[in-house]
Amino acid sequence: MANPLFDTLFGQHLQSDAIFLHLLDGNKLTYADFLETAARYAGYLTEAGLNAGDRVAVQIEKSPEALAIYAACVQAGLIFLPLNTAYTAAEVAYFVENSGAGIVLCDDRIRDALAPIAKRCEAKLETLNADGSGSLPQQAASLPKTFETVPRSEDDLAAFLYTSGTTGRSKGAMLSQGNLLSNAQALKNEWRFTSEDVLLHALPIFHTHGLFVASNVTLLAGGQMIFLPKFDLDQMIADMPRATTMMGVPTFYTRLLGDERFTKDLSKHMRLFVSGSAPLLAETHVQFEDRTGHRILERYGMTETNMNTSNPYDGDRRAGTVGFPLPGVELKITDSQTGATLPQGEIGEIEVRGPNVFKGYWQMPEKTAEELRSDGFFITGDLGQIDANGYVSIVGRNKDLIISGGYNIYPKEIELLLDDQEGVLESAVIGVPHADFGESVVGVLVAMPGKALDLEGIKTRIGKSLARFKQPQKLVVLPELPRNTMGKVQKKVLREQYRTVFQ
Ligand code: MCA
Ligand code: AMP
Repeated sequence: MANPLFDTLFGQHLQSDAIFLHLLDGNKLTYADFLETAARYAGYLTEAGLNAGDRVAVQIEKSPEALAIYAACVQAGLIFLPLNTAYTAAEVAYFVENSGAGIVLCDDRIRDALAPIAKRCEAKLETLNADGSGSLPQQAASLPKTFETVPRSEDDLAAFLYTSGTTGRSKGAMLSQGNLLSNAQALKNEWRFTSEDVLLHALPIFHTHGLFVASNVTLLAGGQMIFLPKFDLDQMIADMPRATTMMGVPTFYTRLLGDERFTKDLSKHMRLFVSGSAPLLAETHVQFEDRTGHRILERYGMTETNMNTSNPYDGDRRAGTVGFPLPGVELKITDSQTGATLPQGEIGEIEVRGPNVFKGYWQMPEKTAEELRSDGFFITGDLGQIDANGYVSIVGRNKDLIISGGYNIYPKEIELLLDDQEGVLESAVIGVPHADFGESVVGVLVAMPGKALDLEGIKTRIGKSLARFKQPQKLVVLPELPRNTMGKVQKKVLREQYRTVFQ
């Protein structure tokens, strides 16, 4: 195949008048219309001088055009690098610089903030707004509505998704065409997606869940998406009668359950509800079944691996578990110290291998070697257990990570900023239970001797360089941090101490 990812996901629909996207304003977009836009964008990116393998950094609001940029990159053999729209210019600067992006696409609203970054990195800067306007569509409008697909192989890279780490420095996970394609195929089959499906899509499209899991599976099946700009409870309830399936993070489910308009009747026609990106409380699973009669299908994945496991479509979807490894994916539980496989039933590190596992971190061979073994197993940093029937459960994390409303927050990144603030001796950032977001961020500070801390000032200053969702919702001051005999900060003690601050 000339370009396996493009040909399989998009190429099959080039002439199709079938509906692909339902938009908020009531308009509908056919596959053919969507792919004509993508072809024009691919033409533009190529004429702008980008060659196969070049990176396209994108920080734009969710829209059909934003999704068309992804299709355009695949068609032109470019590497798609989507960025959370909540990132500040300081955060974006790192991604553009680290990836060596050839072009940065943003909304007109943030153009001025990103212009100096693009200039410094010698990247072009163009705009694309959620309403379809902007400098890129303007220039692409006169280009042909077809584009000669650039040949690629399954081993060629299709996307970089940045994910943080325990050092606080983000790493670009390199995902190949084969990684994305194999996962889309496995999920489409496992979850029985067909051209009859209409997916209620309210996730952002700059992460694996909304972009690859939701969109790739729909594209492969030739289905439709009700493509909402974001999660809005009223809109979800209004649109559910037209949908057959929904994918969401646990917050979507708790918010739906919190609304009495979400009834058995509203959801009785639905074929499938999928949850992932963060732990779904067993209690939510049970409440959902009591309310609707549906059992949520929970699955488990990572940016580096796409999806690894899924509860069964047919068969028992067990609350508190993430089901079985997907076809082609090997999963084992190992001893964190020795790497040896543990006997069935024991708790240890989850390691996975398969066609879904990424190619490594961009220009970080040491980091790659720390997490991706030479035999192909990826060390996830999640702690898990496999029961006698083969169901995998995630019981904890071997990495210092907070997941808030499905977004990952690495405490180290915030601690580095807090430690730099005037009067701060040291800090510890922890995640504590939060009814809406699952977990939320608390910053624990220790002042230098004799100093008083200006907490409001600290909040404002770190807010300038840190996306809103990462900012501590609460800052507290302690005389000292609890440490074990080795001198290591005992975050477990802090998490216990502040467990109820948001309840
Ligand atoms: C928004 N805010 C948040 C979050 N989202 N704070 C903490 N955590 C969040 N997740 C803040 C905003 O900055 C704002 O703050 C206030 O909350 C309200 O903002 P708004 O935009 O109205 O929030 P929302 O629309 O209610 O968003 C909540 C949400 C959204 C619907 C849960 O965060 C969301 O769509 N999350 C999905 C994330 C996702 O797709 N993850 C998948 C990653 P203020 O008012 O103070 O300014 S992929 C992945 O993890 C792997 C691979 C996997 O397995 O899928
Ligand atoms: P990310 O780095 O955004 O890809 O987040 C991946 C992490 O999200 C995993 O390593 C898990 O810790 C977590 N995760 C994803 N799905 C689930 C799930 N169903 N249950 C618990 N944790 C999950």
